[in-house]
Amino acid sequence: MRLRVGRIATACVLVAAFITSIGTPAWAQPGSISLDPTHGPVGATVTINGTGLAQTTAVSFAGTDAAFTIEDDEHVSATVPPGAETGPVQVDTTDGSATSDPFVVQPNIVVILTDDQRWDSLSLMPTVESELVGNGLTFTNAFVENPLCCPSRTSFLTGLDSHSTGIYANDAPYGGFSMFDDQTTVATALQGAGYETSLLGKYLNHYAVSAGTYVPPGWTHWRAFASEAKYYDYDLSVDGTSIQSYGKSPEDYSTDVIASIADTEIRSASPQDPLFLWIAPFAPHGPSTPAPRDVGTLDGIDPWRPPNYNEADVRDKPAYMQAMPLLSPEDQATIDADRQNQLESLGAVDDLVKSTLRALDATGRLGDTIVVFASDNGFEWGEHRREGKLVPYEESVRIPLVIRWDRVGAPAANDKRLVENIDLTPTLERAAGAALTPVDGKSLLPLLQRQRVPWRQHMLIEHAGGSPQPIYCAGRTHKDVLIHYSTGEEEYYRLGPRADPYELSNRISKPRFASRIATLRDKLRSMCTPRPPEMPAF
Ligand SMILES: [Ca+2]
Ligand SMILES: [Ca+2]
Repeated sequence: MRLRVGRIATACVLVAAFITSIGTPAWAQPGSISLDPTHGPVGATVTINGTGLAQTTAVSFAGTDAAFTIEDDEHVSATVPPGAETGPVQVDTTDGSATSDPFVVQPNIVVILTDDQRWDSLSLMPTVESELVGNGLTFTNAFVENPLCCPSRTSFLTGLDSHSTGIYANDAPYGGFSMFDDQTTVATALQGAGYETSLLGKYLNHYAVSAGTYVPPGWTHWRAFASEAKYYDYDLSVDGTSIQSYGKSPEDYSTDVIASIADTEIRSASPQDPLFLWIAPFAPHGPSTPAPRDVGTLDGIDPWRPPNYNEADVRDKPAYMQAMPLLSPEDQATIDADRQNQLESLGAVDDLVKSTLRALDATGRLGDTIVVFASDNGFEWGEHRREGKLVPYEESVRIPLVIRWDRVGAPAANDKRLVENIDLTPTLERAAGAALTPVDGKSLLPLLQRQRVPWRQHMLIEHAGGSPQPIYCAGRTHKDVLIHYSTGEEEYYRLGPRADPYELSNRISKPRFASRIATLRDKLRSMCTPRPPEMPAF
């Protein structure tokens, strides 16, 4: 059969060549075709330029049929069809067909980045559970390279470790908005690839010093907290040109305001350009304040008492941890209340996810949108006698990370590989067909495509600045972690589920682990390069 078709095709070519040769083209084969634009999202209109297009019978994008309109013999306009993949566009006419160079189908991208949300708190977010976890890939071992707002957010935005951004903390001299070199980020890369980009909510700590008059490169739309990020009584920068102030009324609740702006932007955006939304609500950061409708929804929740809660014996730990007193009953009541407020404040974030997905669906975008849900760092609810983040312990460095991308289309799954915030930028740049910026992270695309690929076995965590924890670098694997502080103190935990997942027993001095620790220390030395400022060689 193939042979016969080939013969017929050959015969047609010969006939066409004969007709052309005698100079009476009763019909015309389509000539070579080019596309304008050469990239865009599902739903975008593409002009196909060529000759002999008046008798077009079909247009397809990498094999997926597209709706089209014949403009004239040299122009056909076509709509990028749902389900289209990157690849050549083919035009069939009554007289032949022509194929273009590849058209890059650019997914819309929505990143929802919460503030201080623990990795294990998604089950209280029904929309995140059903729509994102239920349709996406959940990374069960996701971490931040530095467990604090500003360094983590700069790493999310650049794909770079703290030792590459120079942002180790929220405040000078170790970090903050003013110290961040914002010239090359995922936003500049995606905008350069044709994306309409928006940042809504929290940018970086101390952005308020700009009074909202500054918009970093790469952002088409900008609605960042221009004063301190808050739930009520805050200002939003409107594209750096004016300030919108919000008050104390229920309708001023910042998570809802951000959700509403996102909804408007998605619904009013041109279908011609792919969207990139960076939605960064303040929730569940302290002072955690639920939306009025969510206050008290978790009354009676069981108190949080994991095995390392209020760790009784901290003689195995470094001096700064030994100096932490046991939590008093009052401390415990405060943390319990803070936890309930944090979790209740996630109710409005879940509503934000719902309204955002609804807007994407209503505008025909959801089928080809990468939706990322993550937090900038974790939080301790009394583990090791602490409330907060900053330290290299599990509750502080783990984050929730879920990515849904329906075009990739595999069923919901969990992925146990060690992934980090620095992996997001290279993932999004590749998915968008954008120019690649220099990064320390690895693209998660092969993981989203469920490919078996070599993956990292060691991961760096680093931090400098603030108190009481000294500057540190930590190297974590699937089964253990070595933490090295600028004081020279070290911790080594066996993290396996049947070992010490709660980091209760520092084994740094156990002879039977000496060889393993030496190996990890060598690896850590190479990963922790350059060392954080003021960290002595080790
Ligand atoms: Ca944070
Ligand atoms: Ca202990």
